[in-house]
Amino acid sequence: MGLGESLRDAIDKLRGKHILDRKAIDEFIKDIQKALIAAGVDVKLTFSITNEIREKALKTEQVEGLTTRDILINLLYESLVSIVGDEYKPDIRPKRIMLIGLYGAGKTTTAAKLAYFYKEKGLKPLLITTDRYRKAAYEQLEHLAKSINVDFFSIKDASPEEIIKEALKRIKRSNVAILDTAGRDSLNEELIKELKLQAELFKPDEKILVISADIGEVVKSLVKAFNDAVGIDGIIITKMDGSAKAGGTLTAAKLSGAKVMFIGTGEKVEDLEPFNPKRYVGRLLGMPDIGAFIERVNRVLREESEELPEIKSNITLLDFYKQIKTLSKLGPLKDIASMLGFSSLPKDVLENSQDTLKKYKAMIDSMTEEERLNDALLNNRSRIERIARGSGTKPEEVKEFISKFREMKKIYRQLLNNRDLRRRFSIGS
Ligand SMILES: Nc1nc2c(ncn2[C@@H]2O[C@H](COP(=O)(O)OP(=O)(O)OP(=O)(O)O)[C@@H](O)[C@H]2O)c(=O)[nH]1
Ligand SMILES: [Mg+2]
Repeated sequence: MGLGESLRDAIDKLRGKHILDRKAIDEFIKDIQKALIAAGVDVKLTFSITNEIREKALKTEQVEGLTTRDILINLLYESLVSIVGDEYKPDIRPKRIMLIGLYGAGKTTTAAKLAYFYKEKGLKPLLITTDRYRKAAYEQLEHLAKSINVDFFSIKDASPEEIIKEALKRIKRSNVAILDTAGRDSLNEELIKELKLQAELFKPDEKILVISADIGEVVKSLVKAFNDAVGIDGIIITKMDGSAKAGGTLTAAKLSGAKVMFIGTGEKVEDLEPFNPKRYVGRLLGMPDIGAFIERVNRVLREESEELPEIKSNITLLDFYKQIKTLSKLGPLKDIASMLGFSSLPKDVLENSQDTLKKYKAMIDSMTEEERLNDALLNNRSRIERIARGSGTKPEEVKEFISKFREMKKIYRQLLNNRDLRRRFSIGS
């Protein structure tokens, strides 16, 4: 069972538990420890983060509208993000990349994937191989280059030095030149000599060590050995899709100090992505959008900070109107609202089209000042009918609007009551 699966199992077991009692927390922590250790995550690291989650969880008061599950997922998510490494933002510009690594690590496949990645960004890749050891290495890369329609250069039966010298004449300033080198069973003297010589000639901007996700903790000694021998700028971890050890390899890579640049997530050329810890952990936990969601919320809230009504437990209809305008910019909020603990909320509360917003505005415009400040007045039939007439809507629509407003009030109260959310959304108390 992969790490994601066992973490999701642990989370699933929490379903329906509303109370954050010690027993629920302890069980969850045990499950997480088992899952992380089975994935090869360093035992000390595992205990240090799970103990931290337990302590924080025990300190968190029970919050209305948030379940045990919501709180533990938040804590787990943040801990995992902190241990798997940092986000990598590749430089999108012409450059020279040299890929190195042991046999079968995925160098050749990754060379083609990188070419595809940079091509998609509008650059012109050139794929080069100096591998004389792997049978049909030339054909393998040539074939991959053709399949993604990028340039390829090599010379059969020539030495790596000859190939690089000839390649240098062909590399244009606009190229992202990607050099695929030969591997060995281990980093021996011969390979070190060969790689040093090639690096001197090729002058790569980026020397990248390609490793397979299934090597686990060995990544630490491998990174050190390659770095001492030839110097590396970062690593690419391949086969993240197929390895139960992927989580352990990632956390060990972080401990080794290596920068994880990309991860390979499949055999196809498009299965490569710049490493993003939030996206990775979100996917592991079965919530691919959680990281992006939090970023988006923060961004929108920043942008809208002047327009934002003051957060107070007694919001008025005018506040509500401003608030839904802001929230509607966040995109599909309905799933995420439930993820954040607003599970009792009707799904459509946050789905407001521009048309609906216009209607709401018209309704609010048709209200008296008194009504806007005190929605209790709006239980009155004749008031509802007057507002409907004034705004060109039906009384049922006005009623619906009012009931949505009341749901929204609940969200406000939940937000106000939840310290963690308040901190995340940078909302003052
Ligand atoms: N599932 C999966 N398979 C991958 C990934 N990357 C590479 N592979 C597979 O791993 C195998 C070895 O990949 P290569 O790219 O030939 O590895 P290499 O490092 O060039 O190998 P040598 O040239 O022999 O040293 C191939 O079957 C690839 O399809 C990945 O991210 N996911
Ligand atoms: Mg190869």
